Amino acid sequence: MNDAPDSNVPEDDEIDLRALSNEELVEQMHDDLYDGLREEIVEGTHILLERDWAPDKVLNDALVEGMRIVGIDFRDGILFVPEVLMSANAMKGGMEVLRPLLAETGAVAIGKMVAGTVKGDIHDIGKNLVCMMMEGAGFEVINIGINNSVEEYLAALEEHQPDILGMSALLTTTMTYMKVVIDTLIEKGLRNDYIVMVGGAPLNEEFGEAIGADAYCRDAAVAVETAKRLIAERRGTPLPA
Ligand code: B1M
Repeated sequence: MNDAPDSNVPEDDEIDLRALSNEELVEQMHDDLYDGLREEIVEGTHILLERDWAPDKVLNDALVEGMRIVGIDFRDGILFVPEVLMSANAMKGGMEVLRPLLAETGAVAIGKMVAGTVKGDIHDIGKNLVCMMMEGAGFEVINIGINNSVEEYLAALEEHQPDILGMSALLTTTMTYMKVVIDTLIEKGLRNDYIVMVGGAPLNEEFGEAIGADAYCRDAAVAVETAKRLIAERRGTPLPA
């Protein structure tokens, strides 16, 4: 993807990001994400915000889209784990800038969620994004990180007593672990104490139903809407704005 230099951009390490139009800058950020250039991603994120781009537009158009391109070349064996780790690190740099803006809220928490990636799985970008967007929508979020065993989920549920358990999996080999967690909740008579929401690229609606989750969420925005709806249904209250 990066073989052919962009005709509008000098073939030089010192690209002045501020001199680029919005469209060129977004394209350059896709290239910089691909190349794992964290500083450039942080700078590009700041520039787009200074140009009055909404934080979610920066996130979706510049960062998530760039990561989608990385994913395609990772799948096709053009990029390898060390390179993708650098891309992920660059993406996180941009997300750190956006985090306080996406999470801006003065409201009292409208619900609480414990969220983590399942055992055997270390992917956390999507899960962190979901946590950020949920915080932004007014939820209190306890992010328990990656590689969570059923015991770790249970301990977090007991400690924090959330309304929602959110689980993320990015691998076809780890997504089945979600059922282990849900089955354990059933065995212990705890299943009805929590709303269980699941997500991650290889999942779908059918899988969510098959494992007994309350909802499969395609992306972070859907997660927020679903959480609001399910909490309102459970409490018998009107949907929060
Ligand atoms: Co991984 N990896 N990876 N990887 N990696 C995928 C997932 C893969 C699809 C790449 C590919 O082949 N195209 C493939 C999985 C294939 C499969 O299972 N069918 C894969 C593989 C194979 C692997 C390894 C096995 C590679 C290897 O070692 N040979 C290995 C596994 C390690 C492990 O976990 N044990 C591995 C490692 C890695 C890195 C460490 C290099 C890195 C992770 C870094 C990190 O996360 N800190 C990495 C990355 C970055 C990816 C891709 C390229 C990008 C994932 C991502 O961040 N997407 C990915 C390819 C892809 O998905 N296109 C890939 C952006 C993110 C915003 O989207 O995570 O889908 P996503 O999250 C979305 C929704 O899914 C949803 O909302 C999010 C935001 O909108 N969502 C939820 C997610 N979780 C939710 C939870 C909810 C609700 C919604 O709960 C309420």
